Amino acid sequence: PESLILKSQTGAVRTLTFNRPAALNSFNGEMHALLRAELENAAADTSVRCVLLTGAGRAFCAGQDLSDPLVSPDAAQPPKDLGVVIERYYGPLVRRLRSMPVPVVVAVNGVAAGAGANLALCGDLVLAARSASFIQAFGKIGLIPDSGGTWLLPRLVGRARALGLALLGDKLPAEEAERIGLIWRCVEDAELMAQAQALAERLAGMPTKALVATRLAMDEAQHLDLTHALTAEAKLQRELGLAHDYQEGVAAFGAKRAPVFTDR
Ligand code: T3D
Repeated sequence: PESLILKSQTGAVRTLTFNRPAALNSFNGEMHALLRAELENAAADTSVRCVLLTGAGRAFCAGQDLSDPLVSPDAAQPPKDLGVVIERYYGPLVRRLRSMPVPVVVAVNGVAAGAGANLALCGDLVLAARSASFIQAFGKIGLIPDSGGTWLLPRLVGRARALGLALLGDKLPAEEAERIGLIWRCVEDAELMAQAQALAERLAGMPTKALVATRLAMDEAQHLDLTHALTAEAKLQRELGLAHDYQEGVAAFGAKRAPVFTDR
């Protein structure tokens, strides 16, 4: 049978595709394990300079598979410990995505619900097809937004919209998601994958270390005052200034030629 995570590579862009379309790419233990392994693999492979994440079929990802015995309540058994599920599966996945040593582009091809929505929002640049949507489905089943939702949502769209999305759990169309700043861009369905690939290739040709340091600095600055953010910027700029890609970037600029970045 086909793997639950498809892997392909074009140039320096590694594409990983959720491949459980009959269950709207909802997560079971096997899909978790495969995705984690493929992200580790991409992180360790120096031929990879950008990861592109998408879904097969009509959905991006419907979150946790609610029929999985790991989480599905069963009157004949003791209650399931969802804390363990979050700590073992979703937390590590979110941390892995947010600390990838290369930029992460997400192409949301269809509905992204529950953990599927928040994993999509972990991307550095999130594109969504016009027919795609985002649903903070957790509240409807008596849970809170996990997979970083409580951290990500207020930072992306502010408290008022974050709570509106999380408490109501309504379907947010891609166009609206772009309008309120939840994602980078909404694009026509037919153009999603070409545009995502082009964006990923563009990022893959850029100074990877600087891109990743930018993500890191912005995430860290969220809990710093300006003075400490400036100190953190100086530390990162010091490191980047010693790296090859800075020399190359400035040399290429001076020579009016295209730069060739190699640091990772
Ligand atoms: O509790 C814990 O597990 C802790 C961890 C939590 C993390 C989470 O992600 S919690 C949130 C879990 N996800 C959801 O609550 C979303 C559930 N799904 C939906 O609300 C809807 O399916 C969608 C809005 C995503 C799509 O709706 P629609 O009408 O386009 O499709 P559908 O008919 O509802 O679904 C198609 C099939 O996929 C259907 O199966 P069937 O009837 O054809 O055999 C449906 O049951 C299945 N499916 C969709 N989502 C899930 C799922 N099966 C298992 N788990 C799912 N999450």
